[in-house]
Amino acid sequence: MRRITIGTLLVLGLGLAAGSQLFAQDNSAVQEIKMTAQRYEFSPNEIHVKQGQTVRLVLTATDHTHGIEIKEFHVKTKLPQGETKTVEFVATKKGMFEFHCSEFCGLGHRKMKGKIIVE
Ligand SMILES: [Cu+2]
Repeated sequence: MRRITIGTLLVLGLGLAAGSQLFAQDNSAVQEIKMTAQRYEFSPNEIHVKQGQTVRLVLTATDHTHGIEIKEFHVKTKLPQGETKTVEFVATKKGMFEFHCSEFCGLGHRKMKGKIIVE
């Protein structure tokens, strides 16, 4: 009886350990999103991430120099045409946050924006 109990506890313990490890891995995993910037849009222009997650945006401006600014997460990077730039931030707050082009790129510049939805 005692052996069964210990065995059961061990199995339970291992199960819990495996479960919490999976959970930890999920939480700490970097979510990488490839994006392009061109007059006058980001693609994709809507990003969904989980709260607490590290988000890595891999951005390429294809037609002109652009930039990306996400005020909420203190991101601001120039995106020279043809270069791939990486920005990383932790999505600390839930909600919908705007990002936009931070380098003047022409008449539609002010419309060049998108949303990050942190769930
Ligand atoms: Cu632009």
